[in-house]
Amino acid sequence: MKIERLAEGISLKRSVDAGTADQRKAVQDIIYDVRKSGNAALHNYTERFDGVSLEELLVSEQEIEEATAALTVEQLAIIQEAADNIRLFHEKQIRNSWITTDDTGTMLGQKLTPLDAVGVYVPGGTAAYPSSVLMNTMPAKAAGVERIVMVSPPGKDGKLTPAVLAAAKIAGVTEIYKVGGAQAIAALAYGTETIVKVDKIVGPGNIYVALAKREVFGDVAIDMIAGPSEIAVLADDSAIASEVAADLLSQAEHDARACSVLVTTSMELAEEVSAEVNKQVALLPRRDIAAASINDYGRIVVCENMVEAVGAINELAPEHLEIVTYNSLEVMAKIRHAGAIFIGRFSSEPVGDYFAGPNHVLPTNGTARFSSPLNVDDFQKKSSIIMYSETAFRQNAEKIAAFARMEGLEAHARAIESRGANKLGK
Ligand code: HSO
Ligand code: ZN
Repeated sequence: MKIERLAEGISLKRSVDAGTADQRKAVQDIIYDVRKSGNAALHNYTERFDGVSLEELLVSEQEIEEATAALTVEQLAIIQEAADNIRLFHEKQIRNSWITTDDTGTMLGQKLTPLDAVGVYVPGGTAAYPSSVLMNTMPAKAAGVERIVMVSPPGKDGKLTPAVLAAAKIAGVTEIYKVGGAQAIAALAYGTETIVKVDKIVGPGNIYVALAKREVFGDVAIDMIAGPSEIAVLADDSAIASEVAADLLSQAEHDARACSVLVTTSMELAEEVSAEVNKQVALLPRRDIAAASINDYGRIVVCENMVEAVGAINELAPEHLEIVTYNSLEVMAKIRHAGAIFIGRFSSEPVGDYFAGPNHVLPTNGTARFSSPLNVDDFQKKSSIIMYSETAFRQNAEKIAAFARMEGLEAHARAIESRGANKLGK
């Protein structure tokens, strides 16, 4: 891994795939087709892109049972325990409706309501992660969403990955369809004869899925559009090089475009981690992906001191940040921008990917400057509550009518004045 000294500030090469004009056109055509032809279009695209002709897109109870039976008792117990941790963490985020009253008897407040229906996209192939099924579904469940529709492209055998189906069942997904790509996003956004449209679509996908989500945004809500995984490790000479290297590689194996960075105050650690990464990467099953990621996007940045190092991290606003330093809690207090902060050597990043409870759907590509992890708020919306008392109304009616006239909106003013003194009590 390359080692460099912090120069003026820090900027990372990050990979943002905005898609080509051709890809955008292809996605628009698919969406148009699904809106026009519904299920027939879904079946056609599934044949064309997934190479399988399906009688039925809806996953049956029997298929779910078979999938569950394909996992060991231990595997199911691990998914269940992770789901329980994720549920507990997200239940702590639930907010309640609230009202305030004042001495005129006016009531103001916010009424919180879960979304009616949410769609969860799960990619196919090797990126079909049961952990992501949990992470996208459980906050919606905790928020009180009743209908959760999962979609995922079938394999050539016409099936979904057993662990994904088992996780969907454990998480409480209510409907599952074997359909993927832009066609699945279109079906969720606009509905077909059998798939009733949802209010929000979440979950990662390939470039076609990302473009389709952008395309339907506005007609439905979407989550953030996640880029490749990122990890920054902030470490001093208290860190153990082999552990830091292993953690950097944990995200590098996700994607050749994943971004792993060590920011450190110790040149010695930098050199050891560099050697360790080179040693460990060669031993990984996914070494081709991990090596490409480290090569193109991996960096080790050496800083003069912790203040400089913290500054560099805040500039990066990484998706995941590990802090492995002497005073890690003090350092954490100085971090302003990071999606998830892992503190101390026993908080290796995969602890959060799978198990601890906080969400692993996190802002990438520097968007941690203004975005948060996926959470319960993403699945609840608020209505404002206004109940003016007669006293408050009489006290303020003139001012409100005058404000309306400042804007030249006479009907607004007259609406207020229509409740004249003679109408008291009516
Ligand atoms: N680190 C990934 C999530 C994930 N890791 C799923 C393993 N499975 C994105 O933050
Ligand atoms: Zn991961």
